[in-house]
Amino acid sequence: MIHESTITSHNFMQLEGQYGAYNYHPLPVVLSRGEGVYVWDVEGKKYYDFLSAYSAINQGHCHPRIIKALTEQAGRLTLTSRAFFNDMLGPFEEYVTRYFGYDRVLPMNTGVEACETAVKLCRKWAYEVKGLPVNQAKIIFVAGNFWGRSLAAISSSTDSNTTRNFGPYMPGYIVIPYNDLEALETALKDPNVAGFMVEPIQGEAGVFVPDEGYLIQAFERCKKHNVLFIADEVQTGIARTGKLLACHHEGFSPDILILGKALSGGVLPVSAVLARDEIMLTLKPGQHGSTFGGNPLACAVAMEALQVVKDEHLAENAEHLGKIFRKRMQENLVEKSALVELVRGKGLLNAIVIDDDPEGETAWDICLKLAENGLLAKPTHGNIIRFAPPLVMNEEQLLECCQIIEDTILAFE
Ligand code: IF1
Repeated sequence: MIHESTITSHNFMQLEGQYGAYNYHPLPVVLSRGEGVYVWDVEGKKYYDFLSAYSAINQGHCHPRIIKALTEQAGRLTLTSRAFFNDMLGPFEEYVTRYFGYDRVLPMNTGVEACETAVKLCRKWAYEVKGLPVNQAKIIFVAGNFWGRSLAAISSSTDSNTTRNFGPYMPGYIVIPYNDLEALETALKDPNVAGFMVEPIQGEAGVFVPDEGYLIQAFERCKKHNVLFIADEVQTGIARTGKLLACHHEGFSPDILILGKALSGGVLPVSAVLARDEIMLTLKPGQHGSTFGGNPLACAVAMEALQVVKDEHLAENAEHLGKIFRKRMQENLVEKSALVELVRGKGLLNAIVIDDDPEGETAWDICLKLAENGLLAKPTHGNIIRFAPPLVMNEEQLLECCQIIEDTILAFE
């Protein structure tokens, strides 16, 4: 919709203020167009997008090949429900299982639906393959996890703002510290444990990268106890951390793989759970599903979105540019600014921690100034600013963004 020039950003913010729920606190920027690494606001101001819709826009805004796949399919067949077969789901299932190296895929829509699917699948496998006593299966999560806003998801959360006054909570959960193998080993002694679900890098918590070897050793210890290792790669997957999957940095693939966000290039909600036959075939007709899960439009978009990742070498690009980014932040901010405590991340999933900023005011003020200077980013948990541009960014653009970030933060001294 082309807005008349008279309607301003302020008008759009007012509309949301008057008619919308207050479940978000957005930066005061009203976007109306996106292309590649750029977005434009209603007044036509151009920004670098350094959030990528929380890693859903890895392929860049409105990638022409993905939009072409969308529009061609949209004019042919969008949704059949799973009451019937269609000519897109089978090809998608073959493509995506070969792409990631799994026997089977169960398509859903949002990340939280895929995560809930993984929890249900793990429990089903635990009762019908591992032989746990019915309704006794337990799943281990880690503190600081984030896998969505459903009641099952928040039941594992250690963030009081996420859980307060939404109880009672889902039973059968164990929560241990992140990046702590001894805590995992202790929890695995419980014979009723069915699975261990973890983000390879904790995004929402503030881009926490675990110690080298944590993931593979956790995977090995789960195998020793016949417990499924479930990787929530909704945010870290699809090349974001410099490999196709973050687990690939440690040379393994999880028993259950959860994908979302950039699986569709941010064009429409597409998520998926992948697993071997022994796990996936425990689900029988009528035991799980979704109206839109695996719809023809989603299949067309997701196949093209994944092909773009390969054709444009986005994982390699993320690896290369991520190293440049962290080096620049370390040398020009961490070592030069009292405000910036550290930079951390992998590939193009990075964050800086702002020092002595208990209320997060400074981080917010920095993001407001970054927006003024043409770069969009947002704080998480108060004093952490996440930097995650589209993976299609080139080196020249990245260096320009580093300059904007450095100049903006150094001006805060
Ligand atoms: C919002 C956070 C990020 C996720 C992981 C599952 C999901 C997410 C690792 C659920 C979703 C989104 C939710 C979105 C903002 C964003 C987010 F800040 F909320 F936590 F990325 F860090 N697993 N993360 O990160 O996927 O159901 O949302 O499709 O506004 O709530 P979803």
